[in-house]
Amino acid sequence: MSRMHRRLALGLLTAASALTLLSGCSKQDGSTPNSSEKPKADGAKEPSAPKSQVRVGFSQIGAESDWRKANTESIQAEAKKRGIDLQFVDAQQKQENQIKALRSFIVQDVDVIAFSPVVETGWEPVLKEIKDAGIPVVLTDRAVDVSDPDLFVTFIGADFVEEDAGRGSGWRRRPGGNAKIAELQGTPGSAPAIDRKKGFEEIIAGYPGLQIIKSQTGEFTRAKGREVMESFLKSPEGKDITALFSHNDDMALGAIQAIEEAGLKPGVDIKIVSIDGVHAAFEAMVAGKLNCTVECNPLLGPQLFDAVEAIVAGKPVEKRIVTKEGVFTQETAAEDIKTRQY
Ligand code: GZL
Repeated sequence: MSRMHRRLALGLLTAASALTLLSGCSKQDGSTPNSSEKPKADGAKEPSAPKSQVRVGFSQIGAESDWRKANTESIQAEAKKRGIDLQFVDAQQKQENQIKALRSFIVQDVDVIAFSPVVETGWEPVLKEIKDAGIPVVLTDRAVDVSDPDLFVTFIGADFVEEDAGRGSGWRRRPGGNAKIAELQGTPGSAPAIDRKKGFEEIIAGYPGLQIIKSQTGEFTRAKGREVMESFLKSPEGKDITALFSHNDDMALGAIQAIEEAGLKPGVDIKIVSIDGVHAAFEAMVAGKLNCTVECNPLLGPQLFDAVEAIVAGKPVEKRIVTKEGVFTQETAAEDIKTRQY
């Protein structure tokens, strides 16, 4: 592919991926923000009298990526800063461990339960038990697929609708390009993996020159990303791959290792676009090995505990709380890296 075509493909891929990521970081739950809406009282506890200490149970997915570690640090640091009694449980990426933790929070009778659901489905029974116990629920980072939106008070995550419209007008003006794309998917069944795959396919459907020729889960981890990229490169189609779209930076960083081990130049021979915006991704862009990362802000601690304190005080909380993200490319990475918070 000529240099010009590569640049076009990259530009298109970056834009396409940027739009894809929009649905990537968190799944729109379809509800509309309604600040006047008071959390559903049925089943929820009456606002407890001001306590010396608010008690929150938090079930975290695991520690699979730099993004997740930054997310955990933000939540734990903010709880400490506000004097909140945080019961924090790491589920090692297993839904059954999350459900066990949620049930333990009911027994402990905490004031609020919060969690980042590892996958979208399978939560109705335990969320009904929590509602019957009168404990409000806050979702962070990832959404759940439930029939009753009253099973949780609010969902805190990225909202890309506006940004999507903005970027959408941006890349539609670009001429078409060509790329044979390898895709590293996130955790099967998780909201970000579902949304990122769906969104990316919808976007590149408008560009016949952009084709996904290999796609497999790398489970959001660096090790698996490297292993799967190595298998892609060893496959018959491996020699045709000109671009990689990775559902998160950790898998992209693993893939960069595999690309180098295959004697190719990541970011040059194979253009790479990923998601999250972790510090190591900026380092890779400065080194010319990654071409673009679309931020998915993990620093949700302050928004989470603002919501918790409002719930406990009986104040209204919006059904959707938005986090803000940006798109970062190699061209400005050396400057951007100086102000990264994670
Ligand atoms: C973002 C978050 C994803 C990150 C991954 O929605 O759920 O999980 O993109 C993390 O790095 O493992």
